[in-house]
Amino acid sequence: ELKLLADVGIIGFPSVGKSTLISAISGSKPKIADYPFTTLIPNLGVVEMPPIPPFVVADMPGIIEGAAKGSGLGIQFLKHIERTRVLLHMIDFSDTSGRDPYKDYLIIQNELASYHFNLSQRPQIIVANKMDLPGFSSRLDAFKHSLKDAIPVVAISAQERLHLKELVALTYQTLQNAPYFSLTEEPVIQDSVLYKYEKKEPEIRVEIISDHLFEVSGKEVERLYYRTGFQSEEALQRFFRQLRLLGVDDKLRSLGAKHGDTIHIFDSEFEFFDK
Ligand SMILES: Nc1nc2c(ncn2[C@@H]2O[C@H](COP(=O)(O)OP(=O)(O)OP(=O)(O)O)[C@@H](O)[C@H]2O)c(=O)[nH]1
Ligand SMILES: [Mg+2]
Repeated sequence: ELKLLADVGIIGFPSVGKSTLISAISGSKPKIADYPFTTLIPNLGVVEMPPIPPFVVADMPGIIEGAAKGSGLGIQFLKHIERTRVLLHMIDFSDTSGRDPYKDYLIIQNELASYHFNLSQRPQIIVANKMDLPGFSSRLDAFKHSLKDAIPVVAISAQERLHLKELVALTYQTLQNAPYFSLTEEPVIQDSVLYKYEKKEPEIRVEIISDHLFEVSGKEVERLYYRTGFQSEEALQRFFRQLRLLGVDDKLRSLGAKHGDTIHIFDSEFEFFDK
């Protein structure tokens, strides 16, 4: 069974700019600050940069050395990371960080590898952040020279919004080829927050048609629906997950929908599975 938190996870040491990135590429508005461990639980956001189809990203709490053994926020975040398909591994390349980007890279890879799902094997993109600050290019050159793994490196400034479109395009492309995976355990994660764009016209409408019959419609749902294709169980699960993230399940429940009720979504009929 597929229990994904998000398509893409943004990971890295504290204060590298993960929350700044998610706020720049999605409607998510998490807290941003120059002290470590500002982010304590994953923030989810939907990246919408047409013509690239939307996908869901999770901004993770910072990782430090020894995390797989419980240091810092410990294995909490690793539990979240295992439920994403592509990792954006973010590194601070500015002089002001006082850190060595390549050493930081190896430490995080080592933490990912120590965790039981061997997360270091997940498709990854290295995001070299803070290109607006001094020291960036020489550090980037040195990093690329040291890097032995075949992982793409994208230089950006999350704060100044430089090269974000390129990063989003490459992320989407990587996602297309990233495998789904099943997990042996199914942690129920309640501690994440979804932020959405606020738009004037209703993007999602959930209505009660009659006893045990409900209808879900609206622009956003229509877009997801026609994009899904429904050719595989994976596509279907993804569609339902996106609806859930958009709050459709909660809305159905609040309108009184019960397990076994019928849900109309455009020209399809689904059964509400809620146990
Ligand atoms: N100059 C510059 N500063 C940045 C950039 N991206 C982030 N910052 C700053 O770096 C600091 C940390 O940013 P956050 O986005 O909170 O970092 P984080 O990785 O989410 O940190 P944790 O949640 O603690 O793991 C903030 O002061 C940001 O304003 C950038 O591209 N350039
Ligand atoms: Mg953060």
